[in-house]
Amino acid sequence: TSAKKLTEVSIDKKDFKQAVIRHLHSTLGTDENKANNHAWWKATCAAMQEQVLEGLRKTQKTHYLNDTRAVHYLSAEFLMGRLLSNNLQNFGLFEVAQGALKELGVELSDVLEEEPDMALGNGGLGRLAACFIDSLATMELPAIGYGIHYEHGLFRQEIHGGAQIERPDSWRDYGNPWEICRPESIQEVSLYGYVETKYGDNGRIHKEWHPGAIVKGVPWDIPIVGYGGNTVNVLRLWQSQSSGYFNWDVFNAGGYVDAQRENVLAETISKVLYPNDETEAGKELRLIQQYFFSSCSLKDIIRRYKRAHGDDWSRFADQVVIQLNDTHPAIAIPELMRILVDRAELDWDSAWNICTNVFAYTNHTLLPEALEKWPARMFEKILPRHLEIIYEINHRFMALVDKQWPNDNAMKARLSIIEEGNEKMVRMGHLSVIGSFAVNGVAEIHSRLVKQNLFPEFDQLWPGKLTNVTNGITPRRWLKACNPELSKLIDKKIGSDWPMDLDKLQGLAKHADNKTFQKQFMKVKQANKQALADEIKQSMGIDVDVNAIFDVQIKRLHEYKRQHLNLLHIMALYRRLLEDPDYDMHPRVFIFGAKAAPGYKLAKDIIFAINKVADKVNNDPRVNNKLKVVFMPNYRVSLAEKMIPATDVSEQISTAGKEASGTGNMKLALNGAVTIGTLDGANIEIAEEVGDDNIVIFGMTVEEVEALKASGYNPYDYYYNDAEIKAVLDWLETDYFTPGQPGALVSIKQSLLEGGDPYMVLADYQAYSEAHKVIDAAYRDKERWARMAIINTAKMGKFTSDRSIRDYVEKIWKLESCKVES
Ligand code: 26R
Repeated sequence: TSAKKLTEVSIDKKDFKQAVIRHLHSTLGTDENKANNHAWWKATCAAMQEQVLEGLRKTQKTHYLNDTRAVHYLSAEFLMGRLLSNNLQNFGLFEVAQGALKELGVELSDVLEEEPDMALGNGGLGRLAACFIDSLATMELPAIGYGIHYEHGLFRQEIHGGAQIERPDSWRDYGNPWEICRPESIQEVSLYGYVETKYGDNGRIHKEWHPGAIVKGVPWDIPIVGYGGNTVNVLRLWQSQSSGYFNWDVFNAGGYVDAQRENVLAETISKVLYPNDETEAGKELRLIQQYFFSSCSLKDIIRRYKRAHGDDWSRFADQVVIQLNDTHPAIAIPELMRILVDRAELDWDSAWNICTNVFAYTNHTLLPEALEKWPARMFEKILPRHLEIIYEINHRFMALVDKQWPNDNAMKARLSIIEEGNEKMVRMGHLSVIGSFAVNGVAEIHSRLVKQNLFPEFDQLWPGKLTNVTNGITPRRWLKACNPELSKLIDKKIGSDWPMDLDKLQGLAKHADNKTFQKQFMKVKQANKQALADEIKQSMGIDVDVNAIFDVQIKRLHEYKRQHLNLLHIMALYRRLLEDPDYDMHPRVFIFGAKAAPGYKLAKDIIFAINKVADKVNNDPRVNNKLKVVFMPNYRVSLAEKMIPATDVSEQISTAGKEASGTGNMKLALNGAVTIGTLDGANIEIAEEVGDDNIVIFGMTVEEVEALKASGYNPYDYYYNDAEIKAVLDWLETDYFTPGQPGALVSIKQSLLEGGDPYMVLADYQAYSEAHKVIDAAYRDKERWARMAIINTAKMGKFTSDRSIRDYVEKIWKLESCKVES
C-alpha cells in the first residue's frame, strides 16, 4: 500500500526520535527532563511538520509546473478537530512516532490529548468541509480550502447545575504548530463608502467605489496531508488586520485613540465564529465576515491565475472552479463581477459568462430560518457597489423570467433576488442559483426536495442544473484513526487497503455469521465501551455498565433533530420501571452530546431537562441497574472520536424532510452501530445499503408529514389519547425532576402543546417507542446483534467522502488528479 511504500522512503524511528529531541531543544528551549506533555506534543508536531512541509513544497511545485485546473472550496467553517494523529496516520508514521516516544518514556496517546481541537465550525457543514479536503488531498486532486482564521472557534460548553454555560474557545493561546503565516500574500478588502458614476468618452459608464475603510487579510496556511502522504494541499484561512492607512489622517491629527478604535474594529472581523446553526441572525459583522473572506480568497485565486496567464481572462473558467459551501460565501459572485467589470473593464456579458462557468453552490438546509437574507439597506451601507451589481444581475434575470413566463408578476416576485416587503431583502440562495452553473443538495431526498419545494421554477428554467451529491465522511479519521482495534481486526480479515477503497469493507459481510468473527468484533466494541465508561466515570463521576446498550445521540441541539423525543421516551421508560420493577428491558445507557446556540432558549431548556432527568434517574436505586442517562459536556470532534467507536445504537430521529443529510449517522454506522432512525436525509440511503433487517426505521415519511400538516395537525389529539404521552408531559410540570422548582421544565411541554409541536414529536412518539422495543429484542439476541453490527460496518462503502468527491469531480468540477512524486 502507499502508506507502506511511504514508510520505506520516509523517516524511521531513530530519525524521528532525533527530530523530536532537536525540536525540544532548539524550537521549545527545553529538554527531555523538563518537558511536560504539552512540550512533547509541540516537539512531536514540529518533527512531523518537517515531513509535511516537504510534501507541501513538492505538491505546490508540481501543481504550478503542470498549471493544473483546481477546485477552490470556499467555506465559512472548517471543523478540523485535532491534526497530529491524523497527519501521523496519513503519512504512515503513527507507529514510528509511537515507538520513538516510547523510547523517550512518553506515551503517544497522552501527547495526542494535549492538542486543542481546531473548532472553526458549528457542526455538519463545517465537518463536511474538513472531510472533503482530506479526500481531495488523498485523491491527489489540486484543491485549496479557503476560510476564516477565527481567533475563537465554537464556544466551549460547561454545564452548571444542569444548564449550558458558554466559555470562549482559545485554541491558539499557546500557539498552533501547524499554521504558517504568509505575509507575502496579504490581501486588502474595502468596506463602506459610496459609488461614483463616471462618464467616459465613447459613452461608457464607469463606476468607482470609494471605500470608507480598508482592512488587511493575512493568510495562514494549514497543510492538509492526503492518505499515503504524497499530496499535501493547503487550507488557507484569512485573519483580519487593521490596514493602517485609512487611519493616518486621524493619527496625524492627534487622534491616536480614535485610530486605535478603528484598529480594534478591523480586527474584530475574524475574532469569533458565529455559533448559530440554522438560525439567521442578520448581523452586520457576519455579512462583513462573509465578504472579507470571499474577497480575500477571490483575489488570491486571481493573483495565482494571473501569474500563469497574465491579463488573458479567456482561460479563467478552464483553470478555476469555486465551490460555495452554502450561501455564506455567495457574495463572491458579485465580487467577481465587480473585479471583472469595474477593474478589468470586461463587458457585462463576458464577465457574467466567466462567473456562471466558475461558481457552483451546495445547499445544506431547507429550514426557512436558515436561508440567508440580508436587508438591502445593510448591504448598501457595507457594500454599496455590490448591491448595484446584484440589482443589475437581477434586472437581467427578470428579463429571462419574463421570456419564460410572460407577464407573470407573481412568478417574478418569487424568483427575484430581491424580496419586496416591509424591508427589502437580498436572498442569497437565489443569487447563488442564478450565479452558478451547478447546484447540489447533500442527500437524495434532500436534493429532490430542493428541486420540488425550494427551487422548482429554477429547475424548470435550467433543467439539469440542480443535482445531488450525497455527503460522505473520511474513513481515515472516522474509522482507522478513531477505532484502531476495529481497524486492525478489519486489516486481518480483508487486508489493509480499505481506507482508500471503502467498498472493500463489503468483504466483511461474508463473515457476519461467523461465530469467531462475531466474538472478535463484539470484543472490540466492548473494549471501546469500557474506554468510554472510564472517561464518563473520570469526567462526570457516573458509573455505567458496559453490558448495557450504549444508545447515543450526538449532534447540535435543535428542535428538528428531536432530542426531546428521545428524552420523552427515556422518561417513559423510567415511569414504566417505577410502575413495574420487573418491566422487561435490557439495561440501557442513553448518552447525549450537544451544544445549543447561545440565544436558542428552548434548545438550552432541553439540555437542562436532559440533565435534570439524568440526575434523578442515575440516583434512583429502584431503576439504576437498568437505566442511566449521561449528558457529556462540550461535544466536539475529539469527543466524537471517543464516543462513536463505543456506540451500540445511533439515534437519527429528525422529522422527515428536515435533516438535509446528516453525517454522524454515517460515522456511527461505519463503527458498527445500529441506527434507529426516520426516513430522512442520508438515513434513507443507509437503509438501502444495510437492508431493512439491519436498521430500525420508524415514523412518518415526508409525504405523511406534509399530509398531516395539511390536514391540520393537533398535538392535543395525541396528548389526550395516549396515557403515556400525557403522563410524561404532565411530569415535566411537577417539581419531581427539579425539587423546589416546579415548572422549571415546562417550556418543553408548552412547545409540544400550545406551541403546536412544529416538528411533530408527539405524532411520531408511539412509533419511536415501538422501534425501541425492536432494538431491545435485537440486542438480547447476541448473535443477531453482532451480525447487524458487522453488516453496518461492511455496507458503509458508499459513504466515504472519497465517493462524494468523485461525484463532485465527475458531475461538477471536471478535475483531473495530479500525481506528486514521493
Ligand atoms: C445562516 C446561518 C445562521 C447558518 C445556517 C445554517 C449557519 C449554519 C448553518 C448550518 C447548516 C447549513 C448545516 O450545517 N447544515 C448541515 O449540513 C450537513 C452537511 O451537509 C448536513 O449533513 C446536515 O444535515 C445539515 O443540517
